[in-house]
Amino acid sequence: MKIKLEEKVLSENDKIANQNRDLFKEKNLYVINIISSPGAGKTSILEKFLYKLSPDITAYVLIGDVQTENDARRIQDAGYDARQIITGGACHLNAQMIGKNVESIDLERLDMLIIENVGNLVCPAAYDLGEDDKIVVLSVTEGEDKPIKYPAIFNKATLMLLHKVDLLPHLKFDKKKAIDYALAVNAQLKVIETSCVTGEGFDELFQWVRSNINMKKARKHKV
Ligand SMILES: Nc1nc2c(ncn2[C@@H]2O[C@H](COP(=O)(O)OP(=O)(O)OP(=O)(O)O)[C@@H](O)[C@H]2O)c(=O)[nH]1
Ligand SMILES: [Mg+2]
Repeated sequence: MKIKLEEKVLSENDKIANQNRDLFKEKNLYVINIISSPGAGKTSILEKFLYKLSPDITAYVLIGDVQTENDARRIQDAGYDARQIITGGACHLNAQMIGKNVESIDLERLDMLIIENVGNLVCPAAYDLGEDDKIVVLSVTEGEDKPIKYPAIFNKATLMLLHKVDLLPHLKFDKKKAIDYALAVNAQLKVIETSCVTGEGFDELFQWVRSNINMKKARKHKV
């Protein structure tokens, strides 16, 4: 009975996610969904990344958290467009929350929509939001075995940011093992090592995003 209900919820979510995807395609908008465990560094990455994007690329950030507007405020204080979605208990964002929130955003003027999901490696993997790419952030403070403990999100992601690498000299974290585990789960996964402290990896991340935006625009013009 529980499984039946869960299947129904997920198939309803998929239907709305496809509507979101059609809308994003029509508006020529590249959309990413950033997922990690709590505190891995999603908002910090965005603060640094948005600085790199602007003014060439116009982005809007939607941020999911169980409580508080702290993260949206951090992005707004840095001078960028952001809106908080408070789930009030849910451990993930769903497609309906995204669809409802984008109704009042002028998507025409944007190149990119960035979604920071609720800090959790399990539930967000099951909920398609209509995004083009899922990005998983694995911080080196979390242990190298996370990709094999929580394979679903590493399997569905296109890009893994191995984050906080500035801390590596102070930890026993085995970087090669972490990357090998992630690639064992998803051989296609691209990996970029990042640090908000040293700035490592942000040029490569920017190039990766820019080429995806360009590819999406080119695909639209072909249709
Ligand atoms: N050493 C180091 N610390 C970092 C780095 N990036 C983020 N942090 C720290 O990690 C902590 C959590 O960062 P957040 O950006 O709030 O993480 P988050 O994933 O958005 O957290 P939630 O939204 O609560 O899940 C903060 O204390 C940051 O200063 C990094 O590259 N290196
Ligand atoms: Mg955050």
